[in-house]
Amino acid sequence: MAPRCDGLSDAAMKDLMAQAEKLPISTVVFVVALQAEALPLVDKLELIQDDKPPFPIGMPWIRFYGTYRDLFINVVCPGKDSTLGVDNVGTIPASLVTCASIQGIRPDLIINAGTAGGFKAKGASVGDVFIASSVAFHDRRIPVPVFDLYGVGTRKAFTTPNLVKELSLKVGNLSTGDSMDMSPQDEELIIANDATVKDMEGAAVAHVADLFKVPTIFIKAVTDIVDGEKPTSEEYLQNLPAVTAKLTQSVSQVLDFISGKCLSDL
Ligand code: FMC
Repeated sequence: MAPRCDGLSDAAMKDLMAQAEKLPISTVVFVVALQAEALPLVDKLELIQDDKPPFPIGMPWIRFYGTYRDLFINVVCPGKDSTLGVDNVGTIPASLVTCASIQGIRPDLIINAGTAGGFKAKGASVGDVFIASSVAFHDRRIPVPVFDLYGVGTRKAFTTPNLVKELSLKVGNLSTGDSMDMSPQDEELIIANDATVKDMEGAAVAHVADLFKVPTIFIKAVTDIVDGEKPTSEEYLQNLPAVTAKLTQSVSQVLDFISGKCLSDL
């Protein structure tokens, strides 16, 4: 579990974080938007659902937990919309559940795992699993000096050169927006973000994790090709089950690699 940092000076906080980087990783929180993405992982790791999750009463957020090797694993999902019954996808639910999970679980590491659209022009194919090197938004356009940069909100992911090498994962930038389709304005910013994959949560999770200084990695499996011929939603729904299985397989390989290691070994 990560140390408490409340009330520390910047220098003391840096010192504490440097020390934490040299301790074996113990508590991992997976932020997963869809239950269809989370459940295969929950089954594989034999996690159980927390009937008293560390969240405010009445929230739809769900937590599964258990141990895998020497790791304390938590899978948190933003749950379902109370009126429509669909998963709470997108940046607002992802931010809220990330914030509550950091406060309630105090992870050493956050992993935002999920599906994404990929750009074939940047080398993505359906079923590829990417580790994001950086994340940014593509639908927060604020044409005022400095606010423009704030809107894009580019953040580096925690760097994992050894993990990427060992598992031969693809690496690319991730661009996040609250729409699954892509308007011409979104496209312009996605290109400016030099993104290979596009999702609806990553940069929001990064924003919150950065506030609390929790290292975060992003594992995204490609369900649809954004610059391809097939309509996005059709391709997404068709590929979701098989791609989710690939995501689960990669995530468990990632956990095998992480087990027994410190953050600085990744
Ligand atoms: N564009 C944006 N998001 C997604 C995508 C695409 N082409 N394919 N898959 C996704 C992810 C989002 O992050 C959501 O969690 C979910 O799948 C779609 O609602």
